[in-house]
Amino acid sequence: MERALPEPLMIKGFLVYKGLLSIDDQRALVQEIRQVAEIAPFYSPITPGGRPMSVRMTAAGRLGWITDRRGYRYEPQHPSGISWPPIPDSVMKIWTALVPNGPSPDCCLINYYGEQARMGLHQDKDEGDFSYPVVSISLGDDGLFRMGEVGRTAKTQSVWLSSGDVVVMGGAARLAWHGIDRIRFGSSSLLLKAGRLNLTLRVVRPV
Ligand code: MD6
Ligand code: FE
Repeated sequence: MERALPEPLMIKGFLVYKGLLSIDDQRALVQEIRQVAEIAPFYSPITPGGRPMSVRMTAAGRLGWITDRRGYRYEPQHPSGISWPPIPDSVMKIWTALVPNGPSPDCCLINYYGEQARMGLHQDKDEGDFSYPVVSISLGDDGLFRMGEVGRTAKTQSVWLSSGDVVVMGGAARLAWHGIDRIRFGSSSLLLKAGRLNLTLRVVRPV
């Protein structure tokens, strides 16, 4: 990630940087995420309605996004009670390259998608401040990313996100609806097992 930034695709206000990360960048990220998961293991979150989410989750940074019967929120601790590990350096470098004048992110949410996992259309609106973008990093298998607008029922457009692609959701798109419809399970050999990792960097409370 030391190169000049390429021109992104602009889809409904989302900036999509296809192939931003080299294979070496991707491998280094996976190593660092493995270390995070040794301290803060992936777990299956439960929605406030009592349904298990299909993705498995963990986080790094001062705060992690949590859902359970009590609702959606950010918490300084993993459900086990330990503090989230710090956001790895290789992840922070990607943020700084894309958001050079912003504050540091205080959450890196980490989602793992198995074969049947998906992420329903949602808005990222549990943060205290929407002035800064959310930066999303895809690793492993391809995922079909659906992008909408701030209104729930606006027309959507989809793009396949592959390993090494990075999406920036800022400005008017910051509160746009989006989700992952499906995974092309086994399409990448980056991870030891098939599946997709997605990292999203957020500024929850600027400090
Ligand atoms: C995913 N991404 O790619 C799900 N959120 O697995 C997100 O939910 C997301 O890609 C905010 C900004 C960018 C994203
Ligand atoms: Fe999201």
